[in-house]
Amino acid sequence: MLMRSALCTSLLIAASAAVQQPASLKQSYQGDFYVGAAMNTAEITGQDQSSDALLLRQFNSISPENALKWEVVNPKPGQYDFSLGDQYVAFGVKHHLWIVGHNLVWHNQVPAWVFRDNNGKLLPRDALLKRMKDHIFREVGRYRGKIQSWDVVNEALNEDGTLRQSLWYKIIGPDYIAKAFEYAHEADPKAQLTYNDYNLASPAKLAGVVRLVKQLRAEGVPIDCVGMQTHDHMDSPTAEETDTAIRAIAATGVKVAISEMDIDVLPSPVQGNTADVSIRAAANPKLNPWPNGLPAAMQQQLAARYAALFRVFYKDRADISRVTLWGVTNAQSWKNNWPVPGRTNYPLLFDRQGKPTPSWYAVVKVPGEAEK
Ligand code: 9MR
Repeated sequence: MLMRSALCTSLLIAASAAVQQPASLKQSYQGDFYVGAAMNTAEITGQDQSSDALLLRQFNSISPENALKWEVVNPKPGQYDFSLGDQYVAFGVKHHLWIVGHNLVWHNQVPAWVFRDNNGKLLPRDALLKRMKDHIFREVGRYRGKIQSWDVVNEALNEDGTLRQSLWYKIIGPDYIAKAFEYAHEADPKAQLTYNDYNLASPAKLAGVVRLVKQLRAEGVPIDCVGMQTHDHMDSPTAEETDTAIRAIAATGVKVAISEMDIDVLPSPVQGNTADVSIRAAANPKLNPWPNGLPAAMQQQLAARYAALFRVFYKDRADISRVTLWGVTNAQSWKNNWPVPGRTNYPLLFDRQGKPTPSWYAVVKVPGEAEK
Protein backbone atom coordinates (compact mmCIF):
# COMPACT_ATOMS: atom_id res chain seq x y z
CA MET A 1 0.00 0.00 0.00
CA LEU A 2 2.76 2.31 1.01
CA MET A 3 4.64 1.41 -2.15
CA ARG A 4 1.59 2.01 -4.26
CA SER A 5 0.96 5.49 -2.86
CA ALA A 6 4.62 6.38 -3.32
CA LEU A 7 4.31 5.27 -6.91
CA CYS A 8 1.11 7.33 -7.33
CA THR A 9 2.81 10.38 -5.88
CA SER A 10 5.78 10.09 -8.18
CA LEU A 11 3.49 9.58 -11.17
CA LEU A 12 1.56 12.68 -10.16
CA ILE A 13 4.74 14.70 -9.81
CA ALA A 14 5.90 13.49 -13.22
CA ALA A 15 2.51 14.32 -14.75
CA SER A 16 2.37 17.83 -13.28
CA ALA A 17 5.97 18.45 -14.27
CA ALA A 18 5.02 17.40 -17.80
CA VAL A 19 2.14 19.87 -17.82
CA GLN A 20 4.24 22.77 -16.56
CA GLN A 21 7.40 21.94 -18.44
CA PRO A 22 7.24 21.04 -22.12
CA ALA A 23 9.65 18.25 -22.88
CA SER A 24 11.07 19.83 -25.99
CA LEU A 25 11.66 23.01 -27.93
CA LYS A 26 9.51 21.78 -30.81
CA GLN A 27 6.61 20.98 -28.48
CA SER A 28 6.95 24.30 -26.72
CA TYR A 29 6.66 26.29 -29.97
CA GLN A 30 4.26 23.93 -31.76
CA GLY A 31 1.96 25.94 -34.00
CA ASP A 32 4.17 29.07 -33.60
CA PHE A 33 7.29 28.36 -35.71
CA TYR A 34 9.68 25.53 -36.48
CA VAL A 35 12.65 25.17 -34.16
CA GLY A 36 15.71 23.99 -36.06
CA ALA A 37 19.33 22.98 -35.61
CA ALA A 38 22.28 23.04 -37.99
CA MET A 39 23.77 19.58 -38.63
CA ASN A 40 27.50 18.88 -39.01
CA THR A 41 29.08 16.01 -40.94
CA ALA A 42 29.12 13.52 -38.03
CA GLU A 43 25.41 14.12 -37.45
CA ILE A 44 24.54 13.85 -41.13
CA THR A 45 26.45 10.60 -41.62
CA GLY A 46 25.04 9.02 -38.44
CA GLN A 47 28.45 8.82 -36.69
CA ASP A 48 27.12 11.01 -33.88
CA GLN A 49 24.07 9.00 -32.86
CA SER A 50 23.51 10.73 -29.55
CA SER A 51 23.34 14.17 -31.21
CA ASP A 52 20.97 12.80 -33.84
CA ALA A 53 18.70 11.40 -31.12
CA LEU A 54 18.79 14.70 -29.22
CA LEU A 55 18.09 16.64 -32.41
CA LEU A 56 15.06 14.45 -33.19
CA ARG A 57 13.68 14.81 -29.65
CA GLN A 58 14.02 18.59 -29.61
CA PHE A 59 13.89 20.03 -33.13
CA ASN A 60 11.62 19.83 -36.17
CA SER A 61 13.78 21.60 -38.74
CA ILE A 62 17.35 21.14 -39.97
CA SER A 63 19.97 23.21 -41.78
CA PRO A 64 23.24 21.88 -43.21
CA GLU A 65 26.21 23.64 -41.62
CA ASN A 66 28.42 23.06 -44.66
CA ALA A 67 27.10 20.05 -46.65
CA LEU A 68 25.35 21.97 -49.43
CA LYS A 69 27.85 24.78 -49.97
CA TRP A 70 29.33 25.20 -53.44
CA GLU A 71 32.86 24.05 -52.52
CA VAL A 72 31.42 20.79 -51.16
CA VAL A 73 28.97 19.90 -53.93
CA ASN A 74 31.01 21.15 -56.91
CA PRO A 75 34.68 21.49 -55.89
CA LYS A 76 36.12 21.32 -59.43
CA PRO A 77 34.68 22.10 -62.85
CA GLY A 78 32.40 19.24 -63.85
CA GLN A 79 32.98 17.37 -60.57
CA TYR A 80 29.95 16.98 -58.32
CA ASP A 81 29.61 15.35 -54.94
CA PHE A 82 26.16 15.26 -53.44
CA SER A 83 26.84 12.30 -51.15
CA LEU A 84 26.65 14.36 -47.94
CA GLY A 85 23.76 16.46 -49.24
CA ASP A 86 21.81 13.33 -50.14
CA GLN A 87 22.30 11.89 -46.64
CA TYR A 88 21.27 15.19 -45.08
CA VAL A 89 18.07 15.38 -47.13
CA ALA A 90 17.28 11.68 -46.58
CA PHE A 91 17.53 12.25 -42.80
CA GLY A 92 15.09 15.14 -43.00
CA VAL A 93 12.65 13.29 -45.25
CA LYS A 94 12.75 10.17 -43.08
CA HIS A 95 11.96 12.13 -39.95
CA HIS A 96 9.48 14.58 -41.54
CA LEU A 97 11.56 17.66 -40.72
CA TRP A 98 11.34 21.10 -42.37
CA ILE A 99 14.50 20.95 -44.47
CA VAL A 100 16.55 24.07 -45.20
CA GLY A 101 19.08 24.34 -48.04
CA HIS A 102 22.08 26.52 -47.22
CA ASN A 103 23.24 28.12 -49.49
CA LEU A 104 23.32 28.78 -53.25
CA VAL A 105 25.12 32.08 -53.93
CA TRP A 106 27.77 33.36 -51.52
CA HIS A 107 31.25 34.93 -51.72
CA ASN A 108 32.66 32.37 -49.23
CA GLN A 109 33.09 28.62 -49.61
CA VAL A 110 32.79 29.01 -53.37
CA PRO A 111 35.83 27.75 -55.34
CA ALA A 112 37.94 30.40 -57.12
CA TRP A 113 37.51 28.67 -60.53
CA VAL A 114 33.79 29.51 -60.54
CA PHE A 115 34.60 33.11 -61.49
CA ARG A 116 37.33 32.37 -64.05
CA ASP A 117 37.83 30.87 -67.48
CA ASN A 118 40.40 28.18 -68.39
CA ASN A 119 43.13 30.82 -68.68
CA GLY A 120 42.40 32.23 -65.23
CA LYS A 121 40.71 35.36 -66.58
CA LEU A 122 37.54 36.64 -64.90
CA LEU A 123 34.44 35.50 -66.77
CA PRO A 124 32.16 37.95 -68.56
CA ARG A 125 28.68 38.57 -67.11
CA ASP A 126 26.78 36.11 -69.32
CA ALA A 127 29.17 33.24 -68.66
CA LEU A 128 29.00 33.72 -64.88
CA LEU A 129 25.21 34.00 -65.00
CA LYS A 130 25.12 30.71 -66.88
CA ARG A 131 27.34 29.06 -64.26
CA MET A 132 25.14 30.39 -61.49
CA LYS A 133 22.00 29.15 -63.24
CA ASP A 134 23.47 25.68 -63.89
CA HIS A 135 24.53 25.41 -60.25
CA ILE A 136 21.13 26.47 -58.93
CA PHE A 137 19.24 24.22 -61.35
CA ARG A 138 21.40 21.22 -60.50
CA GLU A 139 21.25 21.65 -56.72
CA VAL A 140 17.69 22.92 -56.25
CA GLY A 141 16.44 20.54 -58.95
CA ARG A 142 18.01 17.53 -57.23
CA TYR A 143 16.07 18.21 -54.02
CA ARG A 144 12.92 19.67 -55.60
CA GLY A 145 9.92 19.04 -53.34
CA LYS A 146 12.19 17.83 -50.51
CA ILE A 147 14.10 20.94 -49.42
CA GLN A 148 11.32 23.30 -48.36
CA SER A 149 13.39 26.45 -47.91
CA TRP A 150 16.53 27.70 -49.67
CA ASP A 151 18.99 30.38 -48.59
CA VAL A 152 19.36 31.66 -52.15
CA VAL A 153 21.76 34.56 -51.58
CA ASN A 154 23.93 34.78 -48.49
CA GLU A 155 25.58 37.86 -46.95
CA ALA A 156 25.37 40.23 -49.92
CA LEU A 157 25.32 43.38 -47.78
CA ASN A 158 28.08 45.48 -46.24
CA GLU A 159 27.69 46.72 -42.68
CA ASP A 160 26.61 50.15 -43.98
CA GLY A 161 23.76 48.56 -45.93
CA THR A 162 25.31 48.92 -49.39
CA LEU A 163 25.89 45.89 -51.62
CA ARG A 164 29.12 43.99 -51.01
CA GLN A 165 31.63 44.25 -53.85
CA SER A 166 31.92 40.48 -54.28
CA LEU A 167 32.90 38.89 -57.56
CA TRP A 168 29.21 38.11 -58.09
CA TYR A 169 28.49 41.82 -57.89
CA LYS A 170 31.54 42.96 -59.83
CA ILE A 171 31.06 40.59 -62.74
CA ILE A 172 27.27 40.36 -63.04
CA GLY A 173 26.19 43.65 -61.47
CA PRO A 174 23.62 44.29 -58.72
CA ASP A 175 20.94 42.22 -60.47
CA TYR A 176 22.81 39.00 -59.66
CA ILE A 177 20.57 38.79 -56.58
CA ALA A 178 17.32 39.01 -58.58
CA LYS A 179 18.66 36.46 -61.08
CA ALA A 180 19.56 33.97 -58.35
CA PHE A 181 16.02 34.14 -56.93
CA GLU A 182 14.47 33.80 -60.39
CA TYR A 183 16.55 30.71 -61.19
CA ALA A 184 15.79 29.13 -57.82
CA HIS A 185 12.08 29.75 -58.30
CA GLU A 186 12.20 28.20 -61.74
CA ALA A 187 14.03 25.17 -60.35
CA ASP A 188 11.49 24.63 -57.56
CA PRO A 189 8.43 26.90 -57.71
CA LYS A 190 7.15 25.67 -54.33
CA ALA A 191 10.28 26.24 -52.24
CA GLN A 192 10.43 29.15 -49.79
CA LEU A 193 13.23 31.45 -51.01
CA THR A 194 15.29 33.37 -48.48
CA TYR A 195 17.87 36.15 -48.42
CA ASN A 196 20.17 35.40 -45.45
CA ASP A 197 22.57 37.73 -43.60
CA TYR A 198 24.13 38.57 -40.22
CA ASN A 199 23.95 41.69 -38.05
CA LEU A 200 20.59 42.71 -39.49
CA ALA A 201 19.49 44.33 -36.23
CA SER A 202 22.07 47.11 -36.70
CA PRO A 203 20.26 50.18 -38.06
CA ALA A 204 22.34 50.77 -41.21
CA LYS A 205 22.32 47.14 -42.29
CA LEU A 206 18.63 46.82 -41.46
CA ALA A 207 17.90 49.83 -43.67
CA GLY A 208 19.93 48.13 -46.41
CA VAL A 209 18.06 44.84 -46.24
CA VAL A 210 14.68 46.60 -46.15
CA ARG A 211 15.70 48.62 -49.23
CA LEU A 212 16.87 45.47 -51.01
CA VAL A 213 13.73 43.45 -50.27
CA LYS A 214 11.40 46.31 -51.21
CA GLN A 215 13.21 46.73 -54.51
CA LEU A 216 13.15 42.99 -55.27
CA ARG A 217 9.45 42.79 -54.47
CA ALA A 218 8.68 45.88 -56.56
CA GLU A 219 10.41 44.13 -59.49
CA GLY A 220 8.34 40.99 -58.91
CA VAL A 221 11.34 38.89 -57.81
CA PRO A 222 10.19 35.74 -55.95
CA ILE A 223 11.63 36.38 -52.48
CA ASP A 224 9.61 34.95 -49.57
CA CYS A 225 11.74 35.36 -46.49
CA VAL A 226 14.72 37.09 -44.87
CA GLY A 227 17.02 35.04 -42.66
CA MET A 228 18.39 36.98 -39.69
CA GLN A 229 21.39 34.88 -38.68
CA THR A 230 21.35 36.16 -35.08
CA HIS A 231 24.96 35.35 -34.14
CA ASP A 232 24.57 37.47 -31.02
CA HIS A 233 26.60 38.56 -28.02
CA MET A 234 25.46 39.01 -24.42
CA ASP A 235 24.80 42.71 -24.70
CA SER A 236 24.19 43.24 -28.38
CA PRO A 237 21.90 43.61 -30.16
CA THR A 238 19.22 44.28 -27.55
CA ALA A 239 15.92 42.42 -27.60
CA GLU A 240 14.25 45.71 -28.61
CA GLU A 241 16.61 46.15 -31.58
CA THR A 242 15.90 42.57 -32.60
CA ASP A 243 12.15 43.20 -32.39
CA THR A 244 12.48 46.40 -34.43
CA ALA A 245 14.38 44.51 -37.13
CA ILE A 246 11.87 41.65 -37.30
CA ARG A 247 8.97 44.08 -37.60
CA ALA A 248 10.69 46.25 -40.22
CA ILE A 249 11.53 43.23 -42.36
CA ALA A 250 8.08 41.68 -41.97
CA ALA A 251 6.52 45.01 -42.98
CA THR A 252 8.02 44.56 -46.45
CA GLY A 253 5.73 41.53 -46.88
CA VAL A 254 8.18 38.64 -46.33
CA LYS A 255 8.55 36.12 -43.53
CA VAL A 256 11.49 36.24 -41.13
CA ALA A 257 13.65 33.22 -40.28
CA ILE A 258 15.95 33.38 -37.27
CA SER A 259 18.38 31.31 -39.26
CA GLU A 260 21.67 30.66 -37.40
CA MET A 261 21.17 31.63 -33.77
CA ASP A 262 23.81 31.42 -31.06
CA ILE A 263 24.92 33.73 -28.23
CA ASP A 264 28.62 34.26 -27.62
CA VAL A 265 29.43 34.64 -23.90
CA LEU A 266 33.19 35.00 -24.28
CA PRO A 267 35.13 38.27 -24.40
CA SER A 268 35.20 39.47 -27.99
CA PRO A 269 38.37 40.66 -29.71
CA VAL A 270 36.20 41.93 -32.57
CA GLN A 271 33.87 44.93 -32.65
CA GLY A 272 30.18 44.42 -33.44
CA ASN A 273 28.06 41.41 -34.34
CA THR A 274 29.88 40.22 -37.41
CA ALA A 275 29.92 36.61 -38.61
CA ASP A 276 32.53 37.37 -41.26
CA VAL A 277 34.50 34.14 -41.35
CA SER A 278 37.56 35.84 -42.84
CA ILE A 279 38.19 37.60 -39.51
CA ARG A 280 40.72 35.82 -37.25
CA ALA A 281 42.19 36.74 -33.87
CA ALA A 282 45.14 35.15 -32.05
CA ALA A 283 44.58 32.73 -29.15
CA ASN A 284 45.14 34.25 -25.71
CA PRO A 285 44.13 32.79 -22.29
CA LYS A 286 42.38 36.05 -21.38
CA LEU A 287 39.98 35.44 -24.24
CA ASN A 288 39.18 31.94 -22.95
CA PRO A 289 38.18 32.53 -19.32
CA TRP A 290 36.02 29.42 -18.71
CA PRO A 291 37.74 26.34 -20.18
CA ASN A 292 36.23 24.06 -17.50
CA GLY A 293 32.63 25.22 -17.30
CA LEU A 294 30.54 28.35 -17.30
CA PRO A 295 30.14 29.93 -13.82
CA ALA A 296 26.55 29.72 -12.53
CA ALA A 297 26.09 33.50 -12.53
CA MET A 298 27.08 33.73 -16.20
CA GLN A 299 24.85 30.79 -17.01
CA GLN A 300 21.90 32.63 -15.43
CA GLN A 301 22.67 35.80 -17.39
CA LEU A 302 22.83 33.76 -20.58
CA ALA A 303 19.48 32.11 -19.78
CA ALA A 304 17.93 35.56 -19.20
CA ARG A 305 19.35 36.79 -22.51
CA TYR A 306 17.99 33.75 -24.38
CA ALA A 307 14.57 34.18 -22.73
CA ALA A 308 14.44 37.89 -23.65
CA LEU A 309 15.10 37.08 -27.31
CA PHE A 310 12.64 34.19 -27.43
CA ARG A 311 9.98 36.43 -25.85
CA VAL A 312 10.42 38.69 -28.87
CA PHE A 313 10.26 35.72 -31.28
CA TYR A 314 7.12 34.46 -29.54
CA LYS A 315 5.48 37.88 -29.65
CA ASP A 316 6.36 38.18 -33.37
CA ARG A 317 5.51 34.53 -34.13
CA ALA A 318 2.98 35.43 -36.85
CA ASP A 319 5.90 36.75 -38.93
CA ILE A 320 8.49 34.10 -38.04
CA SER A 321 8.76 30.84 -39.97
CA ARG A 322 11.53 29.23 -37.94
CA VAL A 323 14.14 29.73 -35.26
CA THR A 324 17.26 27.69 -36.03
CA LEU A 325 20.15 27.21 -33.60
CA TRP A 326 23.54 27.00 -35.32
CA GLY A 327 24.41 23.55 -33.95
CA VAL A 328 22.94 21.01 -31.53
CA THR A 329 25.32 21.14 -28.53
CA ASN A 330 28.01 23.53 -27.31
CA ALA A 331 30.65 20.92 -28.18
CA GLN A 332 30.02 21.37 -31.91
CA SER A 333 29.60 25.11 -32.22
CA TRP A 334 31.73 27.06 -34.72
CA LYS A 335 32.03 29.61 -31.90
CA ASN A 336 34.64 27.40 -30.20
CA ASN A 337 36.97 28.24 -33.09
CA TRP A 338 35.92 31.66 -34.35
CA PRO A 339 37.15 34.35 -34.28
CA VAL A 340 39.72 32.87 -31.88
CA PRO A 341 40.77 29.21 -32.35
CA GLY A 342 40.52 26.59 -29.60
CA ARG A 343 38.22 28.28 -27.06
CA THR A 344 35.51 26.78 -24.86
CA ASN A 345 32.30 28.63 -25.67
CA TYR A 346 28.72 28.13 -24.44
CA PRO A 347 26.54 29.54 -27.22
CA LEU A 348 23.72 26.97 -27.61
CA LEU A 349 20.92 25.39 -25.56
CA PHE A 350 22.58 22.00 -24.82
CA ASP A 351 25.84 21.45 -22.98
CA ARG A 352 28.79 19.35 -24.12
CA GLN A 353 27.10 16.18 -22.83
CA GLY A 354 23.84 17.03 -24.61
CA LYS A 355 22.06 18.00 -21.37
CA PRO A 356 19.68 20.96 -21.44
CA THR A 357 21.26 24.12 -20.04
CA PRO A 358 19.45 26.72 -17.90
CA SER A 359 18.98 28.61 -21.18
CA TRP A 360 16.93 25.68 -22.52
CA TYR A 361 14.70 25.73 -19.42
CA ALA A 362 14.21 29.48 -19.85
CA VAL A 363 13.39 29.17 -23.56
CA VAL A 364 10.82 26.36 -23.29
CA LYS A 365 8.98 28.31 -20.58
CA VAL A 366 8.41 31.43 -22.70
CA PRO A 367 5.10 30.49 -24.42
CA GLY A 368 3.68 29.28 -21.09
CA GLU A 369 4.58 32.57 -19.35
CA ALA A 370 2.86 34.57 -22.07
CA GLU A 371 -0.36 32.59 -21.61
CA LYS A 372 -0.55 33.31 -17.89
O1 9MR B 1 29.31 26.82 -39.24
C1 9MR B 1 30.05 26.91 -40.43
C2 9MR B 1 31.50 26.51 -40.16
O2 9MR B 1 31.57 25.12 -39.90
C3 9MR B 1 32.37 26.85 -41.35
O3 9MR B 1 33.73 26.63 -41.01
C4 9MR B 1 32.17 28.29 -41.73
C5 9MR B 1 33.04 28.63 -42.91
O4 9MR B 1 32.57 29.63 -43.71
O5 9MR B 1 30.80 28.51 -42.03
C6 9MR B 1 30.01 28.35 -40.92
O6 9MR B 1 28.66 28.71 -41.16
C7 9MR B 1 28.44 30.06 -41.52
C8 9MR B 1 27.23 30.10 -42.42
O7 9MR B 1 27.41 29.24 -43.50
C9 9MR B 1 26.92 31.51 -42.88
N1 9MR B 1 26.83 32.43 -41.79
C10 9MR B 1 27.89 32.40 -40.81
C11 9MR B 1 28.10 30.96 -40.32
C12 9MR B 1 29.14 30.92 -39.22
O8 9MR B 1 30.38 31.27 -39.73
